[in-house]
Amino acid sequence: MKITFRWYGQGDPVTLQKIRQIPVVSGVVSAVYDVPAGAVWSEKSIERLSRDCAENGLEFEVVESVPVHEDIKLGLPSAKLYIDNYKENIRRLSRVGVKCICYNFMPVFDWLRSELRAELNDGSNALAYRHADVLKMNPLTSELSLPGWDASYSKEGLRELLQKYEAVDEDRLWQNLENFLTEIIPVAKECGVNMAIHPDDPPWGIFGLPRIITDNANIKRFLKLVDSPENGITLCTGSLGASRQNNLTEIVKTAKGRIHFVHLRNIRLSGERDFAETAHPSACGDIDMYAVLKALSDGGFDGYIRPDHGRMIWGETGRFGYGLYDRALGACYIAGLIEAITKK
Ligand code: DNO
Repeated sequence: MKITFRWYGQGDPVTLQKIRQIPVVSGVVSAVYDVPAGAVWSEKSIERLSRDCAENGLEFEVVESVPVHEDIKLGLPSAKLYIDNYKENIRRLSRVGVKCICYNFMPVFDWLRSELRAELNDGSNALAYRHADVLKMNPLTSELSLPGWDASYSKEGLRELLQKYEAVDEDRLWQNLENFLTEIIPVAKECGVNMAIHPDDPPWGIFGLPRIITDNANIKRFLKLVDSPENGITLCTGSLGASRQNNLTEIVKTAKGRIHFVHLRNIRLSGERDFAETAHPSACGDIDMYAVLKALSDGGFDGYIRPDHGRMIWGETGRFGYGLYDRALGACYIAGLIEAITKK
């Protein structure tokens, strides 16, 4: 297992010089951010990323994310062009040694929270989700500020996009996902790249949009769409764990051999669909991190892991969920668990 750390590129206040000082981290998870979703990434930008990491003694083997253009998720005729671009990105990334690509298939919105600075008992701040608050949000009228939100949409653009999705129910979305995978997985195979879909966060439909990568049964279905080892998942404990119905160790067993990337983080559940993100250790939330890692190890998992969102602690400010301190604590905790579980 390799412990990695997400880095948002040159503009990230959490620099590579800082990341390399987290003793257990061997590599960086990053992406090219200077192009819109759906475009081909320039070789120059890809090489620069890879070089920046290498110069700091860090591997660059995981990309998160290569975004999937909405036209692909909508199944529009223009999807073909964007799928071709996607294939080209897989090829280009493989040439600098990338071995795993994380992506998601959530319509319009990526991860969603209702609060960005919820105060925890110890005075730290974390991201939180309250379903009742989300039900009150209207993406078209409220001034949304979402962490996983592509801020480049105009109100009009968003309205049009949401209208297009009126024709896409869960079945259509499954079909469009299958079409996408049927095209890209053979290319990934050729390139020696594993594709790792990220589960929907939270794992239920929002704003009337369908979400399908949500639970054990759907992950089973997903893996069969294209039954090949390169068609795998990112096991995100915080995303899947937000649903009380999900049993993470069962999902680990379902996806045995097909988990290529793991996002480890903890959450504290409150209502049926309410939760706050917490520090990584099991004792701080409702996820048994030991049990998840043990199940992964028992299943022969040998892929990439990263600490996921951290709280803001010790006065740090910065990108929500992606500060340095709490994620670094998480990385060391994960390394401790791995050592205890795997040491002969
Ligand atoms: C949030 C992340 C997600 C993830 C994408 C993958 O912190 O886990 O934004 O990168 O869903 O495409």
